[in-house]
Amino acid sequence: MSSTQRLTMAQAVIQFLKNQYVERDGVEQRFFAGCFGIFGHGNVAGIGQALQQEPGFRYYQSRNEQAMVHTAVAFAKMKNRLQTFACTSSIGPGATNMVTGAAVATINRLPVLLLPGDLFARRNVAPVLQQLESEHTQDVSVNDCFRPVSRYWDRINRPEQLVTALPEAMRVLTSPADTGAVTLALPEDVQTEAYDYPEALFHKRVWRIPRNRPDRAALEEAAAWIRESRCPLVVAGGGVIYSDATDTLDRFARQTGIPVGETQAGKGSLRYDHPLNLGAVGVTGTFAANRIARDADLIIGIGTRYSDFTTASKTAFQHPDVRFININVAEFDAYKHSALPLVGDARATLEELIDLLADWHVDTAYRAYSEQLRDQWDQEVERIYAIRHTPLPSQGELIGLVNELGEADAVMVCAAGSLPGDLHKLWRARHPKQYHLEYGYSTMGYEIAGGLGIKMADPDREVYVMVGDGSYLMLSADIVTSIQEGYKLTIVLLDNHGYKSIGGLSRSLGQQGFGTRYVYPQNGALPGDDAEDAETLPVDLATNAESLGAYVSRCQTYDDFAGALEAARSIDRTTVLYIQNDRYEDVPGYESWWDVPVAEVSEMPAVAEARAAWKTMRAKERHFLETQKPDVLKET
Ligand SMILES: Cc1ncc(C[n+]2csc(CCOP(=O)(O)OP(=O)(O)O)c2C)c(N)n1
Ligand SMILES: [Mg+2]
Repeated sequence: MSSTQRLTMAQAVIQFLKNQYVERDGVEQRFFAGCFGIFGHGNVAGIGQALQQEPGFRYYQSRNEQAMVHTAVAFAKMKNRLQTFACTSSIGPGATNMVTGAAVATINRLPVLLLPGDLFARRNVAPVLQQLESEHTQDVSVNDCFRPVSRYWDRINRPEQLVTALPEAMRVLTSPADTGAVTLALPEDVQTEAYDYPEALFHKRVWRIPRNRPDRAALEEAAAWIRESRCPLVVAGGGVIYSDATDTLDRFARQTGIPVGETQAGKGSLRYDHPLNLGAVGVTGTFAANRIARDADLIIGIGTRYSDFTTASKTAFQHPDVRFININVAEFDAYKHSALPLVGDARATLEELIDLLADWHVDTAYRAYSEQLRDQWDQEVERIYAIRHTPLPSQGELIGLVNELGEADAVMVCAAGSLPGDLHKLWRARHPKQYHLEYGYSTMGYEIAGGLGIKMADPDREVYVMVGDGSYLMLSADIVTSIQEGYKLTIVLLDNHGYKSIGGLSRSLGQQGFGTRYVYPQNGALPGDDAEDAETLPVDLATNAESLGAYVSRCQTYDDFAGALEAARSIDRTTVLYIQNDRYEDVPGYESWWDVPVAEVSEMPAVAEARAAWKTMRAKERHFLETQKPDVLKET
């Protein structure tokens, strides 16, 4: 008989996780860096006891379950998905606090293992504290909310179910195409029950991360399409970076002369000063990338999901016969826009294309035009960096300072508000991990928690967290964790007393910024931007940060801020650089559009006007169904 080990279900989970490894390109490493958690009755005696008994599997505290998932997700992103954390919560609110984090992970295709506590499997003491009962079934709990936001979901009602569940969890977490949140709901009683587990479950297991190659005939067809094209464009998504394909993309671009536009997740695929890097593409894109995209006859999407920000709500690509070649590990994404799908790893696929196109490049005039646009864009960035807006500085010039005074190998992290659009356009990325934007779910509150995950993944790099006052108020408590664990963050807190981003959007829709300012009510209602005498709230976020243990610099001017950035380098704990910025001085959009539908009928003339403008742009949205299918697919 094979040998067994008698452990509680929770102890078995931790023993298993400790022994999981991944290997890619011959480099092997542990897959789990440890476990974040907040304890309650739903996990303290189960997973909590198991973690206490196993100090080799490090436990980290957090202040908020949502934040700890953000930390894990940002860590996994920084590690190109080759390592992550497990996150344990109690039942009820602790568990559902993680649902947003799960969605962040799954949307961004980043691995994280969630271990929410669950109701008693034996049921006799129900309803337990925090149990949401159903009169129609006893086979449901709030943890069922994780189903649509998880790539794998399971409830472990008997200890032995782990034996089949855990390997499935690992298969999904380590799959480049399938990865995202994996949720194993662990009933409070079952976590503590012992079982004779097969020893082999706890043996070291190495999961190889494959570099799958696409179908050969499809590759040859793709090479033919590229040769036929006159003005092709690469759209580089996050997959380029996760696949570690940035050098290969550099070679591909230089050899073929095909220019590159970058998505939010793909920014940094090429250095900002690469002659063929047109920068950001789409709604928050540069005029360089957006002009080339508009006229391109072939789009080569690499590792992109084609979100509406990338496609400018399907208006970015206006060439009547535009076709798509999509290189993606996920078949789902590879087939988007009726593309010629190259289902495979970005690096492996680009290597093959480089060989197939060895003797080909774009017309020299097209290459020169791309390079010229890129240079013009660089001057536009210079212009915005050089604005000296008064009395309050503009966001663009402050971004310029962080970019230029921050260390070249630092990482900048952001997620929501007006910053992501400005950063996408203006940030000059000098290495593939420098630009960390969570823009799949664009979750307010990701910034500080995410910054912590980045710092944990690479403690030698400075981490600049760019965060608005709205996001800060939503979720900043993990400043405390950064201090507890000694991971220094430099947090740039940009206060404009409300939602600059949604305020601007609201005004563009004829709604005067309604509900987007942090001001007192007037005449029983919250005033919009039309009320010039609105009184701001007596909130002091700098003091708030100080009270959490951060070192705080209160800056008023551009020069203050420059000085504080320099000084922050020598401070050894989390530092907050607080500065107010102008709510109305925007970085403009550059020849792009985002579909936010406007009310069809309203009593407000400005809304009716906005509706008319919206209708004109809406008419430019395309289906991309007309794209000719490659011969290889017609035959099968
Ligand atoms: C959790 C969450 N709630 C709501 C939104 C919608 N939203 C996007 S940006 C934004 C305002 C962000 O305010 P702030 O952080 O101050 O940045 P600013 O817009 O002022 O630059 C809101 C409410 C969101 N992205 N995430
Ligand atoms: Mg704000």
